[in-house]
Amino acid sequence: ADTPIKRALVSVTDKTGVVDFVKALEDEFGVEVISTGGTARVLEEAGVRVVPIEQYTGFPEMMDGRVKTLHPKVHGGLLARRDNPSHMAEAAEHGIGMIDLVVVNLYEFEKTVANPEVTFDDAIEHIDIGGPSMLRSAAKNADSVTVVSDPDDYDEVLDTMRATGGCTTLELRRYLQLKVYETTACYDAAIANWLADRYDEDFPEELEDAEDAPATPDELGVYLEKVDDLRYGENPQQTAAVYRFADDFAELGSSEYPLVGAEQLQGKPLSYNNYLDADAAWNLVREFDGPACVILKHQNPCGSAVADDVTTAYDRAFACDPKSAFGGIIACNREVPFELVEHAFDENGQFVEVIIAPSYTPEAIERMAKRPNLRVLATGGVGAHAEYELRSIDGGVLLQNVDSVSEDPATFTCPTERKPTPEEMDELMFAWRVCKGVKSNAILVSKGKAGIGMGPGQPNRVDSALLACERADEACERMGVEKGGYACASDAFFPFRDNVDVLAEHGVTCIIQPGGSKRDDESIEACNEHGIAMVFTGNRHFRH
Ligand code: 93A
Repeated sequence: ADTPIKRALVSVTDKTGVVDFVKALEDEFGVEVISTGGTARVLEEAGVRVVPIEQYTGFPEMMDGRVKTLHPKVHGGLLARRDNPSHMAEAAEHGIGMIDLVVVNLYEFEKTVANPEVTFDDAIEHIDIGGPSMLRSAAKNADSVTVVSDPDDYDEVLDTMRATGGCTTLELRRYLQLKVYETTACYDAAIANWLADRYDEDFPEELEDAEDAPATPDELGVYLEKVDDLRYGENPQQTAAVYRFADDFAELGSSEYPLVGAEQLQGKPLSYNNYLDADAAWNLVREFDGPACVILKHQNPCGSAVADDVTTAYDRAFACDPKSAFGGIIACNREVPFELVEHAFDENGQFVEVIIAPSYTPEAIERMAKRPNLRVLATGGVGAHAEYELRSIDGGVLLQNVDSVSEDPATFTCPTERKPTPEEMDELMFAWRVCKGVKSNAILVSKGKAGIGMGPGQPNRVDSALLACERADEACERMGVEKGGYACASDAFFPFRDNVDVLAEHGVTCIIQPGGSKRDDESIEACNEHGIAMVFTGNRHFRH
């Protein structure tokens, strides 16, 4: 088990103590020392004779030193089992001499990458390949080969050799063997950690997104989970499905009590258009603190009201435009009681596609069961809007914060001679909220906290204003109340005074709008002529 040391290969980056060690090996034990470039130079300068590695292998150091010791004459000399006759025969056949001692410490990778200025290429060049290979070859063959990977062990090796007449003990070789694999394991771990940090730093988005990007509807599953296939899309010739945001992505577009996820208590499955309209209705009705009801058709609130109780709010929302309410969606921000359902079914004979509310009383549920096709959604609560909304466009997606009317009336200005009365201000705030739920260009005329006149989606504002006023006048006629005395909200500023003139003609007495037009002066002047009080909010509420 004691193995004599006759030939050593010395290749060290940390040259500490190497001269004395090698001198002792040669002088005391006559060891032949092979060495690599820099190590050989240091030794020769100290007067120690060495065999240069290129002379030993018959190959030059090449490729900037990347290939110095990676040669069968080295690895064969380390790995050959001395007690295996065929190993020894093969070695002899190929002129491979045995190497009994390897003294190697590695390129200082960790020290190199500890410098924040290090370049990627420089760090890569400091990954030692030949050194760990020799260490591992020698350590694998520790029965015969002694491997020193740490200058701290030089003395112990010499002491053992002195005690044994130039040999090492198995016990020492096993200690050195373990040390090698600990060393190379740490070394590779340092390289792996450095690479991982670097790739995380420079490429995280690309790496993750490339894998996660939903390229096909199936892969939407990364962000979204399919809830249901729909019978068809906006039209029967379109296929469609509804998805919900996966939990990790819920913040992209889910509120506390989202439409998708609401419990459907009864009725046919929701259609694509049901979802779209229920969403618009649900998002609008939760703008209101007090009991409110919105009746929505084709994305626009054709009825809207607030009242002391939700049934009254429903009655008054329905009265805004009974014709349009047919086939609409009812959204309430309070528990729906029996009376509301009874009014809808019996008094108004309203055909309702969907009703959405936080909850329903048991009596209301019983009454609705008699219309089994009615889709009834219970959200469980009202809560704030989602933070974001997304819309798909050709080749991409638009994302924005959800628009909600959060303006503080204290920040509003009133540029007109007449200021709104407190009652008018109250009415204006109601109109302003409903207007936000109307498609642009949006004009909303209200009276008694009911949105009796809606002018949605016209490409010029004055047409929207005309529509809104005509609907409001019709509503008053139908309800047998006096026309006029209206409040009006406009989702964006008036570009010309013609809007004010139209509104004044139909009996609008107060207006709320963002302001900010170059011709605000003309609109203010028109208001002053008509005795209208106008409030500027500073924020517009487009809904395209
Ligand atoms: O570039 S290497 O991976 N290729 C090799 O073949 C090789 N052989 C030894 N690095 C190699 N070494 C390393 O060179 C040793 O591990 C040692 O750290 C260093 C010693 O080089 P020099 O003797 O030229 O100072």
